[in-house]
Amino acid sequence: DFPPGDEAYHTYDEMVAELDKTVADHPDIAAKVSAGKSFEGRDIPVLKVSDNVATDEDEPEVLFDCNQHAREHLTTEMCLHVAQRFTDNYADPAVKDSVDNREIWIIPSVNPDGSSFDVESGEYQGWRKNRQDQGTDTNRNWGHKWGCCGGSSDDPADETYRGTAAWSAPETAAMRDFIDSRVVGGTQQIKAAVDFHTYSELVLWPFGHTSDDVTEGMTQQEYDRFAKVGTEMAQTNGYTPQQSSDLYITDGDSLDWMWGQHKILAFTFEMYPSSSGGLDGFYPPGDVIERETARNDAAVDILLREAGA
Ligand code: 0X9
Ligand code: ZN
Repeated sequence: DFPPGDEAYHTYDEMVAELDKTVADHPDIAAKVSAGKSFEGRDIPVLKVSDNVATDEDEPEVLFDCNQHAREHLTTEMCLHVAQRFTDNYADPAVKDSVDNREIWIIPSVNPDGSSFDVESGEYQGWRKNRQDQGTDTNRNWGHKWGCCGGSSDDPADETYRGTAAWSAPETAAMRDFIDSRVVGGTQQIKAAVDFHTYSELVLWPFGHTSDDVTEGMTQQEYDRFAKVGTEMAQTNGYTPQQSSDLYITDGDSLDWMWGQHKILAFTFEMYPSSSGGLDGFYPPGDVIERETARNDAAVDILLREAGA
């Protein structure tokens, strides 16, 4: 369990229970499906929020995924906050408009083994990776230019170990299969996405594998759209907008694949805090959850708007 003072954070079981309660309370607009299973066999649940939720309507789709990195627990709360906002507030005309005209997919924990391991002793473990062998960094295991560019490690002991092959982590393979499954009639239905991380208060866009703005798979016009939408979102939450490779080079991260493979307008948000002494930044007290998740409401709304553009 989470240590004293942090009980407001959801354990894996509490997260699943919260999704089940959301579906029970709002069966017309919320449904739970599965992306697949983690290495240790935990389910990776996906919440769909939309009107006529049982029907695959022809509406732009948006994906929010959280907790690729085990210790980044605030992100799980971010996904749960999005789920609650678009269900509990359905009577609000602006919320209703979004729910009625989009299909919103929410994945609160991409790495449930890692996050469970991080808290199960009652003391934080500072764990980042999944729990396969010495751990694979899920955010170096996606298949667009995997391992290409010095932005990941081939050492299984390293924090950015990329795995034995692209998609060698069951968690990333599940994400790939889920996102691939949203190609309907040859068209990817998911138009925009945020992969939530902590910390540093940043809005990041592709590519991570190169510091070039314009490159294979990214025109100037496409880059400019990322910068424009990213900057607009950052103005609402006070984060710093930049290309992800401006932070550091990564290869095999989620947004390079989401854009490189599917042309999804994909961002990484690095949430609160802006800086901190090392590991402490991953473990802000439970009483910041409400403020720091609601802080992204306007940015989430911009992304939903852009999914229809
Ligand atoms: O390194 C990562 O996977 C992300 N940062 S974190 O501190 N949450 O681990 C950043 C991924 C975004 N991509 C690049 N910065 N290139
Ligand atoms: Zn992260």
